[in-house]
Amino acid sequence: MPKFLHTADWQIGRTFSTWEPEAAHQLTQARFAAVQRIAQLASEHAVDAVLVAGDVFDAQTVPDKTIRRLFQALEGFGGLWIMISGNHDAALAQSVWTRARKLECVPPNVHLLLTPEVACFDGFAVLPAPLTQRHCFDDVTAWMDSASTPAGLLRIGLAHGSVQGLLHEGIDSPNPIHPQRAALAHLDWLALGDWHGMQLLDAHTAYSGTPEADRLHGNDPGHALLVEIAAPGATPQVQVLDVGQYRWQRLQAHLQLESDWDALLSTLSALDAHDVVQLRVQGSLSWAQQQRLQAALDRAEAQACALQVERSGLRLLPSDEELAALHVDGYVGEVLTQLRQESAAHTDDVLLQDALALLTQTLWQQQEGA
Ligand SMILES: [Mn+2]
Repeated sequence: MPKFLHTADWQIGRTFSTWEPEAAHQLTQARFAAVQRIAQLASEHAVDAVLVAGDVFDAQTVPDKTIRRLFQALEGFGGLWIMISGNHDAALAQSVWTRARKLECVPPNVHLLLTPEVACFDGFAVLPAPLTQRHCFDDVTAWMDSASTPAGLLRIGLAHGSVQGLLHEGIDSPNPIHPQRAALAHLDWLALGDWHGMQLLDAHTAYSGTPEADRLHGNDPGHALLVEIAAPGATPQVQVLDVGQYRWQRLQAHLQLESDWDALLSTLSALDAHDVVQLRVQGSLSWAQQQRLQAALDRAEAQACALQVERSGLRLLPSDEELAALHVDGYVGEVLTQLRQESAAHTDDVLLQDALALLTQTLWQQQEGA
């Protein structure tokens, strides 16, 4: 039975400049590793072809070395690789693809389908809809409806863009695709790219999503699809394969009760080298609690691939004991006591909280310096 591995949005050469350099480097490298795992899976499952639905490269300007490395990463599968261009690597007159050909680094088993023409292989025909500009405003899959293919061959569509009316937010580009394209063009499978989460749209149409997460969208990235089709017109059998290694998570913690602390500390202690985390932490903390939090964050930062902490919702609210330990009297002591009382009474008054934090910290520093 013909079998395909459907993948897309490798975004090779992507840089992660909003993350610290060490993590950014690992995340860039992880995208090659994902391609190597796809090659391994393709071999294990002995597929007829790997279908790559665009955005192989993240940018036209990736270095030559990156182009060479991508094609070297395919070595683990000696069968067919069938690729189209997406919006990030559109098949312009001068593109990352023309450079790849000039570098002579595209292996003979890799088919770059950069024009919308039927390509026939053993048992199946591919109808490619490569993007030739970053933004196309017409549906470049429309030609598939009237494209004829030899009888007896499966019809496999390959496209990159947004299926109209189905995806609402965060889609990468305009590039519209008719929601009934598979039915209209009698496609056995329409392999889509652009949406980075895996999404099965109907029995014959899916986004595989990116094989390695690259954003905090939480839309189920990290997979490839194994698609088996018994014969033209048969319903495909689809299996979701796990590929990605990194878990991108957006976490929130509001520290009020001891149970909030327990939850956060256990989440942090469970992080490992595959976690990429953005944590938003809020609450009014005593000096001792702030130290406790910082110690836990320092440990977690070393465990995780990357940990970014958003602290603008944190307030320092020294305890009575901590204030007493400052031993301030006179006018400053009175101000401190008053600020402490007012802050406790008006916990949402940011100005009061900041004033108390500033005064306390200054006094602390003076004491430590003394
Ligand atoms: Mn795209």
